[in-house]
Amino acid sequence: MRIERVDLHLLRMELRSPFETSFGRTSTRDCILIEMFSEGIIGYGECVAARDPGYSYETSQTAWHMLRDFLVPAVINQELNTPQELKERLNFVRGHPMAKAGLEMSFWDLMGRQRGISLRQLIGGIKERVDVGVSIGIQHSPAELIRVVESYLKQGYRRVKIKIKPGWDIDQTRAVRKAFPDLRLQVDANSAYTLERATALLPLDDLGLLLIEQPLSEDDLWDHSKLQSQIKTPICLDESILSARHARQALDMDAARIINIKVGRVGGLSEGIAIHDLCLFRGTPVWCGGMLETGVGRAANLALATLPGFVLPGDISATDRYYIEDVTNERFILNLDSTIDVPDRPGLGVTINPSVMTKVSVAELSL
Ligand code: OSB
Ligand code: MG
Repeated sequence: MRIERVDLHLLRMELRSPFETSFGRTSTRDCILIEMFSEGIIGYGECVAARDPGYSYETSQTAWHMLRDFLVPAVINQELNTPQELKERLNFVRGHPMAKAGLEMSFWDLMGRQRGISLRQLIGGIKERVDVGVSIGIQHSPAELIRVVESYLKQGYRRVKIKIKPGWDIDQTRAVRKAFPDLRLQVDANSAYTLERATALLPLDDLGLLLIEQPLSEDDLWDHSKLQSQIKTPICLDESILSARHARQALDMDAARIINIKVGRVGGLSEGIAIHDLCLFRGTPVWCGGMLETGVGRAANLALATLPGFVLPGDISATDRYYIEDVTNERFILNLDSTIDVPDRPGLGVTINPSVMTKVSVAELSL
């Protein structure tokens, strides 16, 4: 396929309710929607870099810069036939995985649409619906947290993740555990602790959690392994794992016993699949993380999560948990068994609603 043109759309989407993590609170979500054109077909991709560099150093503006000035020029007018060929063209840019992942996603979608095959089939996924859970941000009080958890349980979610930070950790998690003794519960600190301060987390070890996600810094594999040796609850790494190599090193030093795979964080679906394959081989459970994606990125997450090693529920919630109006026409709905159906039409299997896109678009560029 010759890549004829790439369009970028910077979208600013209003969340239904603000989302607060240890690194900040957001009520609107930036992302870049990428359209890749070839032979009369358009492939869509989503770059999940946010407005602020809280989760990682990338922002929607750094990603825009990388895409406009380096990544798109490296693929435009090129004859590319596999995601691997595209990836090789992008290799000269160090870092910036979210920018690369968005572009790679648009290529996967294009390829699937051209061949008439869904992304799930392209990557060899084995499920038609995937287990999902919900990620709940920091609230004003434990009572409010319990109300929010309860409202999601009523909607049918059977696995809950709560965000923690110093000062919002043990008491809050304990309160949720007390209110819901059998709930599949996990916590996510988004790097808010140091090994020294992580002693504050030790009481979590008795609450029957599925996992503790990313307690320490992104670049802190070694201290994660020290912390893991002190607790029986599995540590799950998110921010720390940027590649299959990182994943191997983390497993080798027992810095994590579970890995959260996010397409954006690891530089694309191909790398996400490579991490999955490694973990499957080593018997390490993985699950699909989320970045408050629009329907485009969520379709990719659903396809990825159909691979056999995704044995824990993903942070892939229904459309109505995120945005009032999404840019895709398709809405993802929670089934009664806490699953979401995986699209089966070609590529990502979603279509764009042009009027919503115009409404939420704050910048456009055709390359
Ligand atoms: O750490 O998993 C995270 C959202 C934005 C940035 C980081 C994270 C999250 C979530 C939300 O937890 C998951 C979702 O998309 O539902
Ligand atoms: Mg996380």
